[in-house]
Amino acid sequence: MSASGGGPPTASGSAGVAVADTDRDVFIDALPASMRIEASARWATHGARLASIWRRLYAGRSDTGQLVALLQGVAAAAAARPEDLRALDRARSAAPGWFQTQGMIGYSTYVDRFADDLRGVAARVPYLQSLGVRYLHLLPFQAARQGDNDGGFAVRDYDAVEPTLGSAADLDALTARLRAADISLCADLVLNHTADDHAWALAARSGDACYRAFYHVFPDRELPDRHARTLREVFPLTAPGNFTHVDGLGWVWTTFYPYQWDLDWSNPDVFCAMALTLLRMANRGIEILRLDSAAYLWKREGTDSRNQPETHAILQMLRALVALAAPAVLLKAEAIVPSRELPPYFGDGAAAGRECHLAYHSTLMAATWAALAEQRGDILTHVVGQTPALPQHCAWVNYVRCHDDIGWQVLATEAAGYDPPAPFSLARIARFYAGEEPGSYARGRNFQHLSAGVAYGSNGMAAALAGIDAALANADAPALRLAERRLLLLYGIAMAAAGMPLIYMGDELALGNDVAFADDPGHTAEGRWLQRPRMDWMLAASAESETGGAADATVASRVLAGLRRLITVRRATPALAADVPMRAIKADSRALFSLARGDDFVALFNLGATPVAVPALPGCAGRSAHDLLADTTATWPTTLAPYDMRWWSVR
Ligand code: OTU
Repeated sequence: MSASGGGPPTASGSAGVAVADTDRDVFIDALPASMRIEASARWATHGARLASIWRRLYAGRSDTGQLVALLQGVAAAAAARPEDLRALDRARSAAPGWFQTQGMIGYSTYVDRFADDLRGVAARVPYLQSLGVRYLHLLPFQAARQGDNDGGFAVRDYDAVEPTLGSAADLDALTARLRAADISLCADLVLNHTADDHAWALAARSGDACYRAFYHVFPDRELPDRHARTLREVFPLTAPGNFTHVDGLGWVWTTFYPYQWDLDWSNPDVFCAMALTLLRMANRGIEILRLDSAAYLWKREGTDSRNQPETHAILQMLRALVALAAPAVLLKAEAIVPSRELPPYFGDGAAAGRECHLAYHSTLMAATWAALAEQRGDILTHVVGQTPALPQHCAWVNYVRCHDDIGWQVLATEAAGYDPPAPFSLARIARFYAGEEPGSYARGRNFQHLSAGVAYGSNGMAAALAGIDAALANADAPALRLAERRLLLLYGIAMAAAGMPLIYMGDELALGNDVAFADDPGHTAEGRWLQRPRMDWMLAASAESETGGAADATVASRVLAGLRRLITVRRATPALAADVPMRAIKADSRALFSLARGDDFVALFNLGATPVAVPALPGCAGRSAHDLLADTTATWPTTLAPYDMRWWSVR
């Protein structure tokens, strides 16, 4: 049952509970002798922490035996880790900033939409290499629920590959292939919920009390109604409410779809089961775990049950056990929450740098789209100004689009206005991207509802939102050139900002909306399939064979060439490594956004539809610079065409 009442314990600090030496002994004794020296060193930093957080979080709910079983399980996972991955552990422990280089470019895609199955993905590794990709996020490929499964986010078996996508052997072959190509595989670990046909859920249904306690199950509506007063809805239209009645069981907490049952992380058995699941995935060669819906793990009455301190405690324990048993592995928080709630996912206070290595900068992403619609670079100046420097060996994930909607609510605070007060209307921005505002070039659609002036989210591929689909439909060449520039501008921002940039499949070819998605009976009701098209390999081949600048070049080849240019320049620019701090430079024109990295990189982006004259190098008057994208010497005054950008190396 969910925790409620009482003050939240803090996730950090070492208050109170003494950690017995026996915790260490339990862990070390369970390891083969050859591993003990290395493990002792890791224990000193991470093991004691894990045990002390555990004791604080699960005080009163667990006995010593459970912690012993967990530590033995972690030791068994460490011992079972294949030798090649252990070598990776050693290499990365010696260079913990390995993922922060400016050469880390990510790519995110569904397996089936990209290449039918895991073998197909392996065959496309050369394509990924040609883009400079160094980490590949494959959306859920674990055995999914039969029937509707939220694009795989309703997992039936964490340890099995979805049969339609391949076998365990295919996954092993893929991870080996990717590692040989210096590409890290990132996979989802859906932490918040399982499918309702997961073995645990089936056991709960059939009356097993132990597994019923894996979920939040209520006999009647009393507690659900109390929680509901302060909960929000993630899918208000397609999955209203947060609880689902299950015959013979009662009311089950279902934050997302009714068939996605929220796990009860206040039950230490759930922690143990999921923690060991994580380590098994790590031992399969998955190098980055995308912790899906990380914000929702702990429920507290009177709150929206997001971002609770206990959620951070749980993530810190997961981090500690990764550090003990699979230190090469990175944890990436998927928390689509307001900007002030994001930095804690890296750990704060005494726990700084001890939670996730990575987190999506969902606010910067949404702000980029807002800035484009409003033609206001100052929105980005503000968001970057509010983005704190991160603890060592932590990085943002910067992106333009993903498989989900662009959720506008993460910008609610920013939209309400700041200093100087200049609010913006999220509802208007949503209408803009749905093509419902005068002068809109966008061909997106609203996600869920847009009622009483409240914006929810926007669907659509980046190319469609940036105007490419409309320009192609109207055979309007000048509009097409502007739209291409917008798409590259968005990627120019994501690639210049501090963090690891992620390309969403198809954006490199300006792939448009999948307007036929509703013809698939399984997808009709889910608008997010608009941005989940199939990869167009014919287009990829033709874009490759054309030269970007040629008169007969297509939009795909021009966008591909433009994106490659950004990647190539980024790779050659040390100031763009993830750990070089970023700062925004206040620009004279409201349409401009100026971003500096370190002391020798400045970028300028024109979010507006009119040219802007720039009298001098922003923030560095008197210094000279090289125009990195054009590879020319920069001169001033200069004019930024509509939606144009510059990346300068300052001397
Ligand atoms: C995540 O999403 C996934 O990215 C979605 O594809 C899944 O449907 C969902 O979890 C459930 O597994 O808020 O932090 O469009 O941004 O559902 C978790 C809304 C999430 C998504 C939201 C999201």
